[in-house]
Amino acid sequence: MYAMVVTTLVMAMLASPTANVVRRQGETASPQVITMTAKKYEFTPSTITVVRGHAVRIEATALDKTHGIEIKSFNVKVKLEKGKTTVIEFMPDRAGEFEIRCSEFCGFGHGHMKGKLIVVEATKGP
Ligand SMILES: [Cu+2]
Repeated sequence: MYAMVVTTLVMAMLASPTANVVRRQGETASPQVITMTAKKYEFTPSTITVVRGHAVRIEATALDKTHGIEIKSFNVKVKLEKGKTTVIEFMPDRAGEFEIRCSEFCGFGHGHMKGKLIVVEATKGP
């Protein structure tokens, strides 16, 4: 059993193309992926929490009509076409609480269609 695990691990290591990977300092290999949906008049989840300095990828889908995601603090403004999944990537380089709002007029409740992005500092190990 142990040998099998080791073999799988070695094979996985051999298969990964490490030569082309360029990482900026403090950046992790894989982004923090958040799946989000938008519909009149809410984002689900409405609050997302991420770690500062680690890339974020939001995979967002508008369910009922066209909406948008705007996070002014991180220069994010993306239209979400109904039924399509849109990938939004950004680097949260500041900790704090930031507003997420709908950037496409979607009806009478549009002005209240908001969410919250919480960026926390990475917890330090012991
Ligand atoms: Cu809207």
